[in-house]
This record gives sequence, structure tokens and C-alpha cells, in this order.
Amino acid sequence: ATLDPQLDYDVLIIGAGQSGMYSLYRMHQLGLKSRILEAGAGEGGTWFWNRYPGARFDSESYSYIFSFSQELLDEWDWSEHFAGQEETLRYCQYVAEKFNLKKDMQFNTRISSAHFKQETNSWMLTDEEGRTYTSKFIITAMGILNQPTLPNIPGVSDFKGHAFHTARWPDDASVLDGKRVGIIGTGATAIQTIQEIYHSVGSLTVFQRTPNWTAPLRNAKIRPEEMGSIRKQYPEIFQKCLDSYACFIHLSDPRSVFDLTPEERERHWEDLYSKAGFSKWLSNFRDIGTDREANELFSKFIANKIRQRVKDPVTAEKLIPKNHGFGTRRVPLEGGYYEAFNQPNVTLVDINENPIKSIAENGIKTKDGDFEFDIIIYATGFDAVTGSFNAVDFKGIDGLKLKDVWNEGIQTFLGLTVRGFPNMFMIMGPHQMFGNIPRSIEYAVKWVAELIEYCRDNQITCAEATEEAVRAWTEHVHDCAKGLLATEIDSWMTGVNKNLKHKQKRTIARYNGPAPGYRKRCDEVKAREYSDLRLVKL
Ligand code: NA7
Repeated sequence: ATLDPQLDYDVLIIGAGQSGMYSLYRMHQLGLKSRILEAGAGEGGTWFWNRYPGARFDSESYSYIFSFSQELLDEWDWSEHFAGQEETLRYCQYVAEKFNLKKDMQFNTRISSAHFKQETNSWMLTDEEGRTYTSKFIITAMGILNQPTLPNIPGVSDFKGHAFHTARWPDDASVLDGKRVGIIGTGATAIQTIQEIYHSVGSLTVFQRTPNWTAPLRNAKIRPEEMGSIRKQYPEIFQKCLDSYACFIHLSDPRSVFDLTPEERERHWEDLYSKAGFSKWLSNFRDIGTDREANELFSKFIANKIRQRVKDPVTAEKLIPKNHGFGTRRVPLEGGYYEAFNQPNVTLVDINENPIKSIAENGIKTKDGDFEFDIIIYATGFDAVTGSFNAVDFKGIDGLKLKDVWNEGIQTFLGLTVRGFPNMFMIMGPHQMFGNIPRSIEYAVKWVAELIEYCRDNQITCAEATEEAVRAWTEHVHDCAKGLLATEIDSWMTGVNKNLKHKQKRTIARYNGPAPGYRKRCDEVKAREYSDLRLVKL
């Protein structure tokens, strides 16, 4: 039986990525009748959709996975420190099988509307085919980067060759072989793609609007005996993640850049540069992200690395960011990105000097001339964070539209709930901590599952954040963003997507405070028996 016999389900979950899978697992544990509705043809979310060559973790695989099941940790072996998309997708599929989640996953079901029914304190979801589903609670598990955006360049639909976004990569593995390829964008996705594909294409032309600061990933295979020792370290790895600012295994350095002499600093940075993963960003001196001068010093260090690696000095200068400092945007990691530009078949076009005029039938027209292509790759990013919400017609109490609520600036409580939208809980919604995403997911899902359990056990039919709680939390989110250099820079992390009219201005899209503090606040809400929420008893 369901909580309310009039309803199809107790809990409906939108999305079968890691957020959705773990949510379903917890709902199963509670014995609640639950179902995942997923737009894609399979589970895995980000790892299902992003199949471009070179797609892989930028964080150590074994820190960026589920930690809730010892059995799962014991059974799964990683083959690389930074696993590729195929392996990670296989992992997601393994999780779905192992925990018997597939029986409650419904694929090829894209939700178009979600309406709250006040009379019954319940939700009705409608999919694109017009099918409807009702439930007491809904969990949004839609991901923060799942609405691809194409560039707002005239003629995008005129191209007669093959064109696709990186998150919609064609199945044909040899699609690029020997072809004349153009790629627009130089974000984390483009960087992974470019360094992988330039070997097999005929020619590759990279259209760059903003260069990014990037540093070596230094991936390596994991030998079987090494996996054994990593497995022994799991408790420490996850504890480190819990203790760190953004849940990564790289702990920050408490020292200031100015505590060291220039020589000591340089030596320390050389050492960081030789290490794997995000250490150069996250284990750097504490003031890199807040002090302009400190940031400039490290940015100069990285700029010199780029100059050493790129043979043509003019190209090297183009690849060095001029308008933002290292780490003020998400730092892409690379393995041979700069060396790609030393190849005779790779050309960099800086579209600030030579703007794209339009996309034509046979290629891309720029101010200085035309480029003919067989293939155009759009590595142009996503309508991030709020994009997945805006793609669905969410309506709460009195027909209130979520779009309208957030139009004036995002407002949430803990990034987990929204006032006016009772019984709706968000995993990786705006104003939640991002950082190491699986760590954030596990915490958020646990918190939501405990709240749903509390509602069930106390016959609570409606749970909604109060105005006061939302106001205080939203203010806190804004306070946490103050003083960060990253807040002054355009990127998807500050809510900007220049291809979208309504995303030209910066917002605070994420929680920028420390993860341990975030969890403490959420734990306190539970300890207060959710008095920050308006709870309606049966
Ligand atoms: P990003 O980081 O948003 O990058 C998108 C890239 O596309 C970026 O270089 C953009 O330049 C460029 N872009 C977008 N639109 C245009 C137009 N119209 N003309 C030229 N260039 C354009 O998305 P990714 O997919 O690379 O990465 C997303 C996240 O996934 C990443 O942070 C990781 O967390 C994983 P811009 O910088 O806006 O000038």
C-alpha cells in the first residue's frame, strides 16, 4: 500500500543518475513505493549522456563514487586513477543491478510538467507523451549540467555536414577519422575532447572565446595490488573528503602565499604541478582564491608552463587567460592539451581577434575568412544548475511557477527545498554544495530520506520550508560567496551562459561555504525535528 491509496506512488524521482539511483535505494530501504522517471535510455546520468572521446573523471575515481555500501567498495575495482566515461558508466550499471534498482526505473520518459495539488498535498508529473504519474513526494535528481546549449551564432541550423553537441556524441566511433573538424569552446569538455581527437582527425580547428587555466591531470593505470591498498584506505579517503572544504581528497594548505620566499614558493608550486588531480587548485595556499596578488603570482607560474609547452609563442599567448585568475573558474585538467597545438593539423582561432560571423552550409565564416568543415563539434556547455528545472513546468501552491520564484534570484532552503513547493526535495539543486558531487549527493539524499521517513512516521502530509528559513539560508549563501575572486567572474558556476538571454547576469548558483559547516546546519535542522519547515499533520 502507498502512503495515500489515491496516489500511484509514495515517491517519484526524476533522473537516474547517481542522485536518482541512491535516492531510489534509500526509498527501497524505507519500503516506500517509488519509481525513477528518466529521459535517457539507461541509467548513469552525466556518464550516460557524455560519451565524447576523452570524457573522464578529473577527481580520483575512488573518491568520486558511492561510499554507502562496504560490499560495493569491496567488489568494484578501478582500472585507472581517473577513470574514463565507459568504465564509470559500467560502474553505474553495476550499482543499478546490484541493488535491484532497475525494476523501478522507467527510461525514455522525459518529464514536462510537475504540479503540486493542494487538495491532496501531492504531486502530479506529466511526461512528454502525456502520461501522468502521482505521488506524495518528489525528488528532483536531474543533475546540474544536463541541458546542452548550442551557440547563439547565426546559421547553426544551416550546416549541411555533421554537427553535434559533446553531450550528444554519435555512436559511430570512427565518425571523425580523417575529417576536417571544427570545435567551438575551450571548457573542461572541449579540453578533454581536443587532446583525444587530434590524432585521428584530418584537421582540427579550435574556436576559442575564453582560454581557461588548466593543469596536468597525470592519470595512470591502477595495478591490481595497488587497488588492494586503495581499498584498505577507503575509510581514510572518505574521512578526508568529509573534513575538507569541498569534499575533495586534496586538503587546502593553511599557509599564505606570502609566508614563503619567492624561491620556496616556486619550489612548492613545481611540486604541486608534478602531482596528480586537483591538488594544484585545491591544495594550493589558502589565499589563492581570495587575494588578487597571491592569485596573480600563481597564475604567472602556470602561464610560464604554458609558454614552455606551446612551441609557437603567438599561440601560447592566446592560450593564456588574461581576464581571470587561476581557479576562479572550474579548472579543467589535461593530459597533452597544450601539445595538441604543436601539431601541424591543429589550428587555434581566437574569436576575439577574428570573430565568427556565421555558420554556413559548408563550414564557419569568420571576419578573416571561411573555414570548410565536414564536422562541427559544439563543446559549448550547458544551461547549468537551474536549466534542468526551467526545462520542466514546475508549479507549486496556487499555481506558483518555480521559474517566477527564481527569476528575481534563486531562493532555497539548504539548496534542498523551495518555499511554495511542498514535498519537493532537490538533490544537487541550486544553493547546494557542489565540490565533490558524489559526496554531496550522498549527504543530500540521506538528509531527504530521513525527512521523508520522519514525515511517514509522524503522519505528516505536507512539508514546506518557511519564509524565514528561506530568507536566512539565502542570505547565508550570499554571505559565503563574498570575497571570493570566483564570484567576480562569468562562468556556469556563477550562473552565466551567454547563449541564453536570461543568463547574462551573475548569480550565486551554488553554496560556497565549507562542506562541514553545510552538513552541520542541515544536521541541526533534523535535530530540531524540522521546525524550519511548515509541517502539516494528517
Ligand atoms: P563550459 O565550461 O561552460 O564551457 C563551454 C565553452 O564553450 C566555453 O569555452 C565557452 O566560452 C564556449 N562557448 C559557449 N558558447 C559559445 C559561443 N557562442 N561562441 C564561442 N564559444 C562559446 O562547459 P563544459 O561542457 O566544457 O564543462 C562543463 C562542466 O562539466 C565543467 O566545468 C566540469 O565540471 C564538467 P566562454 O568561456 O563562455 O567564453
